[in-house]
Amino acid sequence: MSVMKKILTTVAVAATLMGTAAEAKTMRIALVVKALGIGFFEAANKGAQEAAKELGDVEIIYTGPTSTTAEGQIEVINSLIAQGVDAIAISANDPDAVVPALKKAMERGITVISWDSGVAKDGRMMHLNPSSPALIGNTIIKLAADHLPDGGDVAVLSATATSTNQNIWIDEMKKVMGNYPKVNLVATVYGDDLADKSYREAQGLMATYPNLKAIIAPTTVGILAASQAVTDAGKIGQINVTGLGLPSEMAGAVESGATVSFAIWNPVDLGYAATELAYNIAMGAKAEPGAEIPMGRMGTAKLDDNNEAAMSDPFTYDKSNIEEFKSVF
Ligand code: RAM
Repeated sequence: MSVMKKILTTVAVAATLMGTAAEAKTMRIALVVKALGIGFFEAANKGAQEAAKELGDVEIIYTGPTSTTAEGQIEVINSLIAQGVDAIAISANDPDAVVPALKKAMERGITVISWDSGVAKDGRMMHLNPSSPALIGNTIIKLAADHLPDGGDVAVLSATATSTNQNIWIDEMKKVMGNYPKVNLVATVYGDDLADKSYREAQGLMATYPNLKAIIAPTTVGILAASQAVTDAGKIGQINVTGLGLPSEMAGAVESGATVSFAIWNPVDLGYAATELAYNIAMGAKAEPGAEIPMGRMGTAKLDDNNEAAMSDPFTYDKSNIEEFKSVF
C-alpha cells in the first residue's frame, strides 16, 4: 500500500469510527437556570453533572441569562432549540412568559420539564418542586416567629416579582399568618436575585420600618444580601434575617448573629433529581398524573394531578450545625 493510500485509509477508518460514535448518540440535557452566577444554581449543576456521569451517555449544558429575566430565558430556549438539544430542565423567571418558547421546543420533540421555579402546565411535561410549597411557606414564617416571642413587624425580601417559586411560598406563608397573631407583615419587596439590588431593598426596609424585627428572604441571594445590610447598619440583635439560604454562604451571618437560623433543601440533590427526570422522560417514561418516575439515588417522583412532585423536606441550619454543612453546599 502506498503511503498516501495508507493515510487515506486511516482517515476513512477514523471517520467511520467517529460516525459510529455520533450515532450512539449522547443525550444533551440543558439545565436552564434563572441567571448565571447564583451559588444555588451552581450547586444544582454539580448534582446535574453527577447524574450525567452516573447515566453515562449524557452531556449537561448549564446555561441561563445574565440576569433573572424571562426575556433572557426565552433567548436561551430559542438557541437550545436551534442546537437541537434532547431535553430542557428549566427554573423559570416567569411561569407564563416562557410557555410559547417551551411549547415550540416540545413540538420539535424536545423533552421539557421545570424544576425549582415552575412553568405553567402547558409549557412543560412535569414540574419538580424542591419540597411541598405549603411546607416551605410554613417554614419561612415559623423561622421568624420562633425568635419573636413578643411578635413585631416583619418584611419579606423576595427574588423577582414574577418568580413562580417565591410567589407560591409567600402565598402559602400568608395563608398561615393567622397562626402568629402578634407577627405583622409590613411589606414585600423584590431584590431580583441581584446582590446589590437586594442589599438596597433591605436598607430601604430598615429606613421605612424603624421597628422592623425580622427580614424573611426566601431566596439565597436575598438572605445573604440582607444579612450584610443588617450587619453594616449595626442592627445585629435588633433585626433577625431569615428565610432560605446556603450554609456555605450564610456561615458568617450565623456566626455574627445577623441570622439566627435559616432553612434549605439540598440544591445538589435537586439538580441531580431534575436531570434524572429529564433523562427518563426523554427515554420514554410517561409524565402523567399518578406516574412514578425514577430519580436515581433520590427515589421516585410521584406526579400529582398537575404533573408535579416534591423532592424532600427543608432542613434548618443554625449555630449547632452550620460548621458541618458549610463545606457541602
Ligand atoms: C435563589 C433562587 C432559587 C431559590 C433559592 C431558594 O437561589 O431564587 O430559585 O430556590 O433562592
